[in-house]
Amino acid sequence: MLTRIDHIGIACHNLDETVDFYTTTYGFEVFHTEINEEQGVREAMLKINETSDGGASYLQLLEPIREDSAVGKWLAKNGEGVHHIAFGTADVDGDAAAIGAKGVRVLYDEPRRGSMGSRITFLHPKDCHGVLTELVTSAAPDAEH
Ligand code: CMX
Ligand code: CO
Repeated sequence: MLTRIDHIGIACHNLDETVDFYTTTYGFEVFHTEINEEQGVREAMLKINETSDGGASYLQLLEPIREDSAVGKWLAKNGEGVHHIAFGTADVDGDAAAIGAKGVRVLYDEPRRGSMGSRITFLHPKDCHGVLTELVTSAAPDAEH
């Protein structure tokens, strides 16, 4: 069951400048940063609020580390802006299978590694009314990441 907005993914050219905008303008704080080689991004997670399912909602600011990455290609075509939304679930495997059975293309056979040790998969934007949609199961709170 999808129980929260886990994050909104925002593509930017310069992560440091974009972080500076979000911290200075709104007062949000950087909760976590990492490089995800597989996804081809350098990213910052800004925690906005905790949620009633024990999770949280974040902004995920994304700078491509390769031009041929998903975010790099998207930025070249569209410029900066909202790249995807992510719904949180306790069971990404089960929800991806159930959504796939409804005819929506799930991009990965098995969930891959996302921010902070989470497990993620994506739904094709062409099957979701133009919205690239991610499903996320967070790592256990005490897990190494
Ligand atoms: N939102 C909405 N539509 C999108 C999109 C996006 N983010 N990215 C691509 N599209 C659309 C394109 O506009 C294009 O539409 P048209 O054919 O009408 O022009 C179509 O999808 C195909 O796009 P493309 O530029 O040819 O790109 P690809 O098919 O090579 O890749 C996708 C698209 C969704 C398969 C790829 O971006 C992907 O695998 N995404 C999942 C991984 C990802 O986004 N990782 C970065 C974030 C990591 C994280 O959140 O942790
Ligand atoms: Co994301």
